[in-house]
Amino acid sequence: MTSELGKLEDLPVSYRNELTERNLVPLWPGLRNVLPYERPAHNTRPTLWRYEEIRPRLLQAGELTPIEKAERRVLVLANPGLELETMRATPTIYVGMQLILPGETAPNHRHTPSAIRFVVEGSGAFTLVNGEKCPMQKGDLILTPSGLWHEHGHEGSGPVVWLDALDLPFVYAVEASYAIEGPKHETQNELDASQTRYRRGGLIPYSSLNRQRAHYPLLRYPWGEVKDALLALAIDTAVGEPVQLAYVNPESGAECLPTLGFSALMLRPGEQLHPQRRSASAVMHVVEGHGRVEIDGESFDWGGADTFAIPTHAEIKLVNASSVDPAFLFIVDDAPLQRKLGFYELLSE
Ligand code: GTQ
Repeated sequence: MTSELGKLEDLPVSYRNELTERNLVPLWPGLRNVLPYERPAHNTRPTLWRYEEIRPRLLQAGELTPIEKAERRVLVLANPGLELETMRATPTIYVGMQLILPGETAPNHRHTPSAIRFVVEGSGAFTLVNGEKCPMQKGDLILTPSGLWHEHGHEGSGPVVWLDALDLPFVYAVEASYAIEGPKHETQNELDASQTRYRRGGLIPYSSLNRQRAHYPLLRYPWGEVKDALLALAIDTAVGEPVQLAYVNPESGAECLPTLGFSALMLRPGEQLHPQRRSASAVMHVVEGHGRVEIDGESFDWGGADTFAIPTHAEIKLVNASSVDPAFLFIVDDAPLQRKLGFYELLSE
C-alpha cells in the first residue's frame, strides 16, 4: 500500500548534517523521486528541431569554423529539458547535424560510443569505415559501430549534411566514453558490402556460415532499397497497422547496434497512426513528406528533414498531412539497450 513517507525536514538538522559529513543519504525522503509509481520520472521534453532553422546556421558554421578547427562540424540537437551542454536529444541518444564541404576531410578516429549517419542532403561525400568506402546518398544509413575506425570525405560539389546519432549520453554516463586518433586508412574496396556481399535480404555469402561471424557485416543501408521495401510492405499491411521496417544485421537478424535501434516508417497518404506506448525513448527524422505529431498532448507540425524527440513512455500520434503522397520517417530508439537490460515494454493505454 502507498503510504506517506517521512520527509527530510522531519529529521533533526544535526542528524542530517552528520549524514552529509559522512557521504550518507537517507533513502525514504527521495524514494518516490527515483522510483515513482507507474511512469518514470523524465526531464526529456517533446521537442522539434526544424531543418530550416538548422541549415543556415550550419552553413554559417562552415564559414566561421574551418574543418581543422572542428574535426567534426556539427550542430547538436540538445533537448531543452536535459541541460543543453550535455548534448542529449533523449537520455540515451545524441543527435547532431554534420556539415562537410567539397574537398574537406574529417580525420580518422574511433571511439567507444557507437554511431550512425543518416544522409540529409547533398551528394559526393563518403565515410570510410575500417577502410570500407561507404558512399553517402540522401537517406542512406551508415553504421560506425563502437571501436571501428571512421573518417569522412567529400569528392563532390556543394554542401553535404547528415544526421549523426550516437549512444554517447549512455556511454558517457557509465564513464566509458573516449576516442583514439588514427592515421588515414587505405580504401579497401570500391563498392561497399550493400552492393556486393549483402546485395539482397535473405542472402549472405556462403562462406560466412563457416567462419566466426563478423559482428558488422553490413555498414551501409541504401535508402532506395528501404523505400522500395516500404512501398511493397504497404500493399500487404492493414490500415491502422504501421508500415515499418527494422534495419538489422543480415547475418544475425539482430538489431544493427547493441544500444540503438533503427527503423523506417511510411505513413500512407492521409494516414493517422496511434502507435502503442513504449518504454524506449526515440528520435524521429523526416525523410520525405509533411504532417503532424502529438507527443504527450503537445502538437508539432513537421516537414522535410525536421527531427523530433520522444520521451520514454510517451503517448504519440502521427499524421501524414498529405492525402496524395506518402511520408517517410527514419527512427532511432534505445529499445535494444532496454531489451538487453530486461525492461523494454510495450505499454497499455
Ligand atoms: O563523425 O565521427 O556528431 O565522432 C559526434 C562525434 C560525429 C563523427 C558526431 C563524432 C562524430
